[in-house]
Amino acid sequence: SQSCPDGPKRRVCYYYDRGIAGVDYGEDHVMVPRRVDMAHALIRSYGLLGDMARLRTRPATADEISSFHDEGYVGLLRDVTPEGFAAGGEMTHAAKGFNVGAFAKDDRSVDNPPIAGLWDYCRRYAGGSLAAARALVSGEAEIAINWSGGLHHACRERASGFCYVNDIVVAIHELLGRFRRVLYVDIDVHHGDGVETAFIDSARVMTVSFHQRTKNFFPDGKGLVEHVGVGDGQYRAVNVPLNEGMDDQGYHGLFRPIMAKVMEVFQPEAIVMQCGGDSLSGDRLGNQNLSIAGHAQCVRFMRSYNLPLLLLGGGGYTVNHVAACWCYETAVAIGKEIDDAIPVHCYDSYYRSQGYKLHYPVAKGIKNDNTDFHVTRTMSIVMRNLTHLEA
Ligand code: ZLS
Ligand code: CA
Ligand code: ZN
Repeated sequence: SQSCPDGPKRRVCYYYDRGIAGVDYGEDHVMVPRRVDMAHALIRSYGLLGDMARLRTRPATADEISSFHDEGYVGLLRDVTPEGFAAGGEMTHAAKGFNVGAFAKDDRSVDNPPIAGLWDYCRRYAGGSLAAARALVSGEAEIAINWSGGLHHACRERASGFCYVNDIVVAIHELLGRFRRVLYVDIDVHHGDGVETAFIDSARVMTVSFHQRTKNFFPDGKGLVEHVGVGDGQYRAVNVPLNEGMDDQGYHGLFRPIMAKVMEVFQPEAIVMQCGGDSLSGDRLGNQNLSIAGHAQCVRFMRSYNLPLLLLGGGGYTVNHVAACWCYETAVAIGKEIDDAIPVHCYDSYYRSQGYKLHYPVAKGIKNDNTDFHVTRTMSIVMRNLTHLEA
């Protein structure tokens, strides 16, 4: 195949479902599914659709979703409606038991609202991740992308952190049908707790999460560097907690050596990467200071191992930043350089504040609370844990 700055081009499959853009978590909610539509519009405007095969698929079925999730919970996801929830009867009670809805009636300040079209939304984003996994299993694609997926907090029987169905766990189960060992890498600013828990005692799935761990930051009490997995999964859960303000240089000082060691000791046959854009500088929820180039460098690094690679979205709450980031990472996946100047397209007014450039400047004067002492300590603990897996 043709060569490019990041090595040979790859066969890339891309999932996009217009049925997701209109999903509404509520007008004051921070999660805005339209950002995936914005990323798609950018990807199209850069002409990248011509470099990828489009994944066409049906939404995931209840059976597929039940490969991980509890049946009662799946039933609730299927049946709950905003109106039914608002009625305050049995459905309200059931929903709350699964962490869906407000804890007080009419409280819109809830992480996991009973949104209109919830079941359809779950089926679509999970269907995308499943189809992407299948394209890797069949060998049809070397890299498969679903920016609407990556909802890493969902648990077997409850919603959490804006996530209802854990498309990542469902996709990894699919990959395990063909690949002996699967590596999961999570650069979302939040800890990838739902995925870690699902494979906590598995020798075949290694989970690695880089995340902010500061006072009260969600999910509280998870992702400590000491949490390494249990039973057959011991040392196959890797956690890299960060303080606020991490920059590109500091992030890569950890990311590269840790991931190189992980690749060496675990030797996966496929890689799943959750590319949450809330670790970017200027995010509404995260307090990190990565540039788009720094975030994408993680993708480029994992891509360089030339293994089947599943790229998923996740968080990202400053919509212009996250859309620009996922567009750029799509270009990185393909192996194509794209211009910094954003082409004229339907959403271009969103990029005015960044001068219509893809690569917006990182925030200046942000304090990096990750001291050399803290970084060195985290690194040495993680590296020591990984030596337990050496052959
Ligand atoms: O990783 O911190 C929490 C839980 C609470 C505080 C917030 N209230 C509403 C509920 C109880 C302890 N939740 C986090 C969830 C973060 C999920 C990240 C998902 C992912 O990026 C993957 C997709 C949280 N942090 C910030 C908010 N919730 C939050 C901020 C602002 C708002 C608006 C909408 C809703 C209420 C007002 C909301 C949530
Ligand atoms: Ca993470
Ligand atoms: Zn997040």
